[in-house]
Amino acid sequence: MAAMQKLLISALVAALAVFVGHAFLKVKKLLLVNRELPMKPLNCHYLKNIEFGAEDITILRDGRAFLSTGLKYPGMPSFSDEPGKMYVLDLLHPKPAPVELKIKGELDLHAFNPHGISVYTDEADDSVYVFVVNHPNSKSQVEIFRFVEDETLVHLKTITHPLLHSVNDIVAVGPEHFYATNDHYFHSETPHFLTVILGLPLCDVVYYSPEEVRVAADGIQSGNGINISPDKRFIYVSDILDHDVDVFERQDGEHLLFIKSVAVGSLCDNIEVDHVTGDLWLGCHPNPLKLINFDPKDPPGSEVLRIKNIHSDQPVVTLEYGNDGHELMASTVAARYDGKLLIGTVFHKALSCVLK
Ligand SMILES: [Ca+2]
Ligand SMILES: [Ca+2]
Ligand SMILES: [Ca+2]
Repeated sequence: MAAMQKLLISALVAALAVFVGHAFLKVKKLLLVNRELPMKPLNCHYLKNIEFGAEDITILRDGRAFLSTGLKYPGMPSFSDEPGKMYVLDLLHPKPAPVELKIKGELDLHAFNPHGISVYTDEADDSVYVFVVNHPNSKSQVEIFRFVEDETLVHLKTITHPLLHSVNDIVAVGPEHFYATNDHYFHSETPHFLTVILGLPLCDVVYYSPEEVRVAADGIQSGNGINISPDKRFIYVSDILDHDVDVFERQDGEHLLFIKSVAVGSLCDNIEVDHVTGDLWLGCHPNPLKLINFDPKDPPGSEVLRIKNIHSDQPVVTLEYGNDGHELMASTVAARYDGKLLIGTVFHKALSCVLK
């Protein structure tokens, strides 16, 4: 009996060792720990007033950029006790500087924790709706605002739904209609860690409208940035832990048909789409381990990638900005407008750069 027990225990220990070894290798691969950090400078300056991150940035066709700042997200550094804020920046102004947006209406501003954002312009009357993923007290919900004169957001609606449980980013497709990514399947750390190291693609994209809420696509390891093609036919999702961008075609009934994945070789966060060329601009994390184990003496770097011709047989992925963290830490988003590129981060500053 004792011999049997010993055998069983050694088998268990061996299995555990194999699992730990596998997990260790998998995490190294997931976090690209052996990757050489690419450096590519641009001519940039820091945006005024942005000291605690601008996780997401999006730019309207008329040159106005919206920024969500001050995110507090589990496992990520954050250096402000203040609630998050929204800013607007007019890129057509001779000296563009971010201006804090006033928020009116029934929203608890003390718990405001803005994350992914998206803007929808109603072509019938040119009204601008700003959609914001909000995590008050670690929850996930979507706020819809109307952008009005005098740099003000009027809060219209808070949306909560069981399917919108770990929302990272959204893309608006109507005044109350959007797609959202979930970045976790399980909320508690241990099962989440297991799904990550086993590479289980359990995350989904959810479609929301006042009439219907449904899973529009699944098979994603961790859904992060989401955006739409200029012709509104395709949806792009950054599957951050799978190091790729998944391309979907919108079908009747707002179902998403998987078309293909484009490898990016980095952990890419948010996606912005050039209104004119349709190129995708990605803010990525070249060394996420340094982001999780934050050390100001050895900071996490930043990387901006661009995907050209994504619908062709040979999309081209190019490095547009790369930095070891001494200029910019933990980039999450890159938004291009004319010859300018805005780059935002999880908790650090934001840059405005000149493109050649
Ligand atoms: Ca976004
Ligand atoms: Ca994928
Ligand atoms: Ca994100």
